[in-house]
Amino acid sequence: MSIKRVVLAIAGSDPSGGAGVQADLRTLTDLGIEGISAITALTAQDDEQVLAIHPTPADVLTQQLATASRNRELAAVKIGMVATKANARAILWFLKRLDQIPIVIDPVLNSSSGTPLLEADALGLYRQQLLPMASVLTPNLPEASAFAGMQVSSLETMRKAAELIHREMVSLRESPRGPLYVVVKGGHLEGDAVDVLFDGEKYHSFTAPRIPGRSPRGTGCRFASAIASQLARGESILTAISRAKEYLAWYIQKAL
Ligand code: PXL
Repeated sequence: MSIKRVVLAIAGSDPSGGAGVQADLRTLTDLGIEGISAITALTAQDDEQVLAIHPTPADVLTQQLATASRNRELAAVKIGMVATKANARAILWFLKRLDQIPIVIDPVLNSSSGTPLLEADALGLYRQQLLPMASVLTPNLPEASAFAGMQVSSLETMRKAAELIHREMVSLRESPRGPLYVVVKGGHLEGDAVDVLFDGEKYHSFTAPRIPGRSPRGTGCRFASAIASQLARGESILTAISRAKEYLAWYIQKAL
């Protein structure tokens, strides 16, 4: 019997199951990975709105993180909603103690319905210290616009933003880390679903046909978790992204 690879998902709970840690764990299971989790916040929400957010106290998150990695070798980490500055600090403490394994960060700022999932006073530490720890960053168009400080709404501007974010994050790294890959997700554009990867030198595009009439919640969570699953298996970044897109297409079809 082969031993399952373990991926840790650090994210908020969406008990409706659409997004958050529930979506992460399902994705990891779908892809044959053992998923464990550390929960940054409790939320109550449905497709229309976020009704409540109750951030996890940072000392409790720290204990979740400490126990998550005890007696287990992690093959990758995926980070979604962080909620607070204290939580960002707790996650940073944890990441600095990890061996060099892939860290996939979905830089979640708002819910699909527009509610902030990161408190405003957390943004500085989050951007300057947490995001530079990533091996893969997966902003959507609004997040890419916020981090690159420009309107991102076309293939051209996705490329530009991926490069700007890449340069900023690499310049903020305090110690040498592995390569950084920035994937700007074009799911919010019209037409085919095109994502743009910048690897520090080159751009790569990944195209999938749009599945009409469907935009289930939590696709960002699932995409980042699927990339983490593939990297945990030792796949290359290009293979990881291609397979993550195939997984998402399967998931969106199934959700019809
Ligand atoms: O898709 C972003 C996201 C991440 N994490 C949690 C969420 C959402 C969107 O609603 O609820 C917990």
